[in-house]
Amino acid sequence: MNRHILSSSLCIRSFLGNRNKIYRPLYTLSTRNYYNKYNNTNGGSFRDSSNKYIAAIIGVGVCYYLIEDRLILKQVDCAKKFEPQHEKPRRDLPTYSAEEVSKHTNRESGIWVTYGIGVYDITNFISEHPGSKRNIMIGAGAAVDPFWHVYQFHKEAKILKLLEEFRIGNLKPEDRTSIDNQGNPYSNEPERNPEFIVRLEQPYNAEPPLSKLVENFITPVELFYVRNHLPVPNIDIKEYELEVEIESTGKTKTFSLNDLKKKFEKTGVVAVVMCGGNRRSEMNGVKEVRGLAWSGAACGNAVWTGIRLCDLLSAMGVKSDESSHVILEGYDRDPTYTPYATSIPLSKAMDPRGDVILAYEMNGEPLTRDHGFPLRCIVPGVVGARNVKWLGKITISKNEAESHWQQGDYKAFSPSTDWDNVDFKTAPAIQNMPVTSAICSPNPNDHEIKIVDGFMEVKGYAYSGGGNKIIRVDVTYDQGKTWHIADLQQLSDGENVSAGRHYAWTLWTIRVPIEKDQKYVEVWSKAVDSNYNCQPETFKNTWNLRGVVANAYSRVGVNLI
Ligand SMILES: Nc1nc2c(c(=O)[nH]1)N[C@H]1C(S)=C(S)[C@@H](COP(=O)(O)O)O[C@H]1N2
Ligand SMILES: [Mo]
Repeated sequence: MNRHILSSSLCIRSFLGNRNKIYRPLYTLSTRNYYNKYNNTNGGSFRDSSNKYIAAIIGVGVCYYLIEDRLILKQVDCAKKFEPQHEKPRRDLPTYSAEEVSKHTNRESGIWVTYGIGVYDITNFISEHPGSKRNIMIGAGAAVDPFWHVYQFHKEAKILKLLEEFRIGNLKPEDRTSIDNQGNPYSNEPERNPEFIVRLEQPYNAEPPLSKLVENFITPVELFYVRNHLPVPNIDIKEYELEVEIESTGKTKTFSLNDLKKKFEKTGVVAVVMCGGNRRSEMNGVKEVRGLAWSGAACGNAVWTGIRLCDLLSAMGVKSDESSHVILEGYDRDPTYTPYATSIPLSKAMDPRGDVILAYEMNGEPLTRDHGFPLRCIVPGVVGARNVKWLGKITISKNEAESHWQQGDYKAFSPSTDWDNVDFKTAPAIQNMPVTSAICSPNPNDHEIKIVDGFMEVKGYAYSGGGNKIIRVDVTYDQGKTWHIADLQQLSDGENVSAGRHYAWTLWTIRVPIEKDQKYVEVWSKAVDSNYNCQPETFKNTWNLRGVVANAYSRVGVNLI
């Protein structure tokens, strides 16, 4: 048996690469043996006679293993047993000063970071960092504590375990970076709905229970999901300013909220904001994806009121052209003072039928802090990430935003692209969202399934980006042998809603017959939009490493006992 100590998940990569082939394992170890033997070790891998990996275990946290003789990926989370090690000295390793660590900032010298009192050589991990190379390099030669204080998802057991594999030493205790005196960036967050299902506490990310989402055509503010990348800025309206810059002419102008309200006509749009990672957890069922485990409620449909972005830009002399972009920056900033920023094509912003607005009201009330008070951009039909909140600056540029969120995220790749071979430059940033639908009620978390007169009512939403209308929602409860057409609730065509301008969602309902002694029913839904595009059947062939644009059939199985 060939056992290796692995420094990263590299062997898993090879393992995944071979997953279509069926190997007969040379060693018949039961899964329990794999688990016990390699739990709490530094990881191991197994190869077959042709030197291909047949199973691998990485870190002390995650193992992938064989079941019988088929290659099945299984993740075993032994997180419960793990205790963070970064505050504990490792007696077997040398001690370094902060100054020595600071000399290790490139590939030649090795890239070192510290966390707590641990010193880590992360040179081989850089290319695999999901949050872009640039972000991880900010910490090179120094402490990551201040960054992880903001990006708290790093403090998850799985990540701490992975980090511990790169441990090379201990930091002199007197040199450790203290975050105590830096203040807690999350000490001034708004109050939130206790009903929310929290996907991450800091920064705050949460969605409402699915069945609640479809109780209203217009999503109430308190049930509208919140997706924050950073702490919520606390903006004093008296000091609030929006800066607009036109790069080509160097012209800049700043506006208070009152200036904008006075100078430009008030207008509104009913539009969905949907996170690019909505329904990600369903895609995760195929193979692990990295990102927050959203179910289908990372979206909502609201009335947004404000001013047209095209009115503001026209007043500043901007003319639409196909090669420019509108960079939108928020007032929320990371520890290097870099703001959240993304961009949209200028042609979308200037299109009067694009309905891009700078909104100061949501459902008739001033925006709440979580949703971007006092001003946010609403880009109907376009992925949530471009609907920038706490809008601080607009730049008309020949280039897209340079930010991580535009360049290194919110892009989708082929199912065969993984973290070891992904090049974010090769894919365009997601703009218009694809067609999707989701069954929201009943859902597996519901405590009670109501059957009335032999029918179970099934409800959901459907939506397509780019202003495409939902023309039909098909539902099956016999695995596709027969399809039934759901009743739709949607805005009808009128003054502001017409072909190519369907930015609201469609709610749908269908009654599913249930036999007296039936114990289980499985319902699937698929929506069709006005381009006759419909949802892919499964997530298998649209899997992508970040789990974005997850729009396969929605499938819900319900136990009826
Ligand atoms: N300034 C700023 N704008 C932002 C974000 C952010 O973190 N900062 N998150 C974006 C993402 S990824 C999404 S999905 C939507 C979520 O909007 P909501 O929180 O109002 O639902 O806001 C977008 N706008
Ligand atoms: Mo998002």
